Amino acid sequence: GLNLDDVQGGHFVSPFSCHHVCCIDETWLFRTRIGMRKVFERFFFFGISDATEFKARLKTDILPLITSTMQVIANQTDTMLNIAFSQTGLIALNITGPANDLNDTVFTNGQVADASNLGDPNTTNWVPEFVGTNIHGVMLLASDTEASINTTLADLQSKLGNSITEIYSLRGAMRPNENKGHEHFGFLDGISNPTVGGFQDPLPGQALVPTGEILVGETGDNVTRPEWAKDGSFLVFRQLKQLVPEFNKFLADNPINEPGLTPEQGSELLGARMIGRWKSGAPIFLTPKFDDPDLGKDKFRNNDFTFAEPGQNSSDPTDQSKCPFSAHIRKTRPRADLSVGENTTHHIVRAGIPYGPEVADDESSSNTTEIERGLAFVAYQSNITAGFQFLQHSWANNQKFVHSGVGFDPIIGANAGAQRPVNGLDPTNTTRNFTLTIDFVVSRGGEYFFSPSISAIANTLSV
Ligand code: N7H
Repeated sequence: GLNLDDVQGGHFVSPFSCHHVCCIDETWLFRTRIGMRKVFERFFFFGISDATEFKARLKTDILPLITSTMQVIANQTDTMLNIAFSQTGLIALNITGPANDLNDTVFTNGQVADASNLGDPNTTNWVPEFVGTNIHGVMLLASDTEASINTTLADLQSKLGNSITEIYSLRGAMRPNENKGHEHFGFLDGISNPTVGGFQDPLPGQALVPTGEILVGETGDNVTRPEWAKDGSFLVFRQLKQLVPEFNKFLADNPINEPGLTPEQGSELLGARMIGRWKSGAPIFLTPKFDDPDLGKDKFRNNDFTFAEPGQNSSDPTDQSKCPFSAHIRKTRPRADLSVGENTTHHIVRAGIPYGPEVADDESSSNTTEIERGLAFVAYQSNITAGFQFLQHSWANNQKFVHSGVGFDPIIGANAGAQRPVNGLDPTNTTRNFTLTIDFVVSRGGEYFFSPSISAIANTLSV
């Protein structure tokens, strides 16, 4: 079986992980245990300047601090640390040659080479440090206090000395108070993630996927990999800016005009139909007209639907009154819309966190974003082409998915900056087309990384 002491903790998801050890309350944190989910997270992107020295420090100073899945389950670590490397980072560590080829072309070429394919060719929008292949690695630090992150990072930096250079860093934080666990548009996040075989039973509606869909070299990963890569995972990082006041204005300007709804409720409904869930997390497929906060927070019910119902399904698409085919959660996980159902290889484990401040008053009154905020998007999978890249390119950006006439995913669908047709959002007239002239989510770029097993760090990457 899988050695949970050897797998880095960041990509672990389990609904019941705290069942035995630490499930003392039912707060947002324990709804599902997603990797290193804490209140604060720092993404520290670095270049390796002195490989020999870095390897020594990796072994003596970083390795003992790396948080394993077992430690995540026990939730006993104040500051959790994971580390991942880009292709150029592996080259800097002299992990080269055919025997060390991870066999993921997208990873090999780096994310900036994939920009056009992602519908995101305008890299002048990108954080400049992500344009190019200078980033060799990323350290992810998570804690419930920012002071602990700062202390740990400062300590690591002093030990690493001149063996690395800081290239860029991003500070993620849960939103305050009642918005804890919600992303910046206001929607509860972290509800639906697959669970991998071999851990626990899935929650109702949760995808149970072969371990090899998330972890390299396990059953379900059919690509030839170097031995040391086993139980690692590819980490996709994207800094996704969200235009929150602009999104809110779009909702306010276009309320769904349904009998019995106030204009405000009509705007809420439009937003919910763009996502496929209400702000509380309640799926619109189960509660199509009004939010149901009790359903939203009930982890046994809030993911328990398939889209399979007469008239609502892609094989019988007469009616999208319960959920548009274009809704973000339906585009990115079509469930029974595909005849193969969950039996696809296109699952990712999402472990992102919001970044940037709350919307300021002058931003809401001017309907204009002035300070950057968004989602520090993190996705784990054993195959980027089948995972993140496929969801973005072949589903969200594909107007013909799940069948022709659906249009873009209104949240993350990208059309190289051009306007985006979206259908099905208005339940009173599902042939009504919305042409979105703004990207509410703007890519600021990112990088593709490999998050190795702890033994790979000890026995291969640090020697
Ligand atoms: Fe998405 N959002 O707030 O609008 N996402 N997402 N995502 N997303 C989900 O079910 C959001 C992004 C997926 O299993 C929820 O946990 C935002 C990318 C997948 O039913 C919400 C951004 C990709 C799911 C959001 C963003 C995905 C999912 C519902 C960017 C992949 C699970 C909460 C700023 C390419 C689907 C939940 C399922 C859910 C939002 C990005 C994929 C609220 C704001 C780039 C697979």
